[in-house]
Amino acid sequence: TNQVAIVTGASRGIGKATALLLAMQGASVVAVARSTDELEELALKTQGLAISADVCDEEDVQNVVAETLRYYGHVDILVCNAGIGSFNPLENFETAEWDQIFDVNVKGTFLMCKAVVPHLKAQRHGHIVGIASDVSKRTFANGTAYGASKYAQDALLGSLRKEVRPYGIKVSTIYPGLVDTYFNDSQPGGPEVEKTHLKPSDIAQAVRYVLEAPAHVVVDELMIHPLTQEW
Ligand code: NJP
Repeated sequence: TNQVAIVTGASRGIGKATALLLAMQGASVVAVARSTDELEELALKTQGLAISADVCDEEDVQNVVAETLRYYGHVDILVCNAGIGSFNPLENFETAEWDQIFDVNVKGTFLMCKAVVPHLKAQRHGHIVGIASDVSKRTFANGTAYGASKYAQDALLGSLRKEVRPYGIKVSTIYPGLVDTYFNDSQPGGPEVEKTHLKPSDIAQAVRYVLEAPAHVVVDELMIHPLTQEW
């Protein structure tokens, strides 16, 4: 069947790998992020749609779903992956930076789900995959903003799972450990990184796995670490 998948944060990192893999598996992929050039390039490879949007902006988000429906007529899958993080002792955090982390990680997930869920409910099927973090379930120094935002995102997805289950809609949350991406201004591909970090494609494969579960099966939660990571 022709599955339509919206993937946020698709301009690089985990989201890009996920968009490419889902397209390879035959899905029609709607790639969402703010970086227009990267999205256009990706859409050439996926043969899908590229829609620039800020997931914190409700109008942008509504437009993503409207365009998706106009182009494909329906939506089956939402991958809430867009996310940011920075790490500082609490008292050094600029309040604006705190707000930005919560805006993208929590409000962005909220707005995307709010826009998509009514359509999934109406068709009585659908699958939301959230990319949370292993720090959705453990605290660490310098992670007040990021950790709190990822706990909040996890709680949002957990509540939503219970709301939409009666409509036949699945919510799967994936909790990655360290992944070699551009996260927090990293440059991927450093020396030895294959030993210390997962690859974006490892998480893309996890997304594929939860999406491929038989109709009667839902993978609620999936935590994945590099074998070397102490956590
Ligand atoms: O990071 P990166 P990841 N509106 O920086 C987009 C979680 N995670 O792939 O808008 C729309 O390479 C941004 O696009 P752009 C993490 O919390 C990671 O690692 O063009 N999109 C880009 O495509 C996050 O939820 C690790 O700048 C926005 C993407 O997000 C997810 O993995 C560990 C946006 C970020 O790509 C993907 O992050 C972990 C906005 N306002 C969890 N703001 C890890 N890497 O180690 C950003 O536990 N984006």
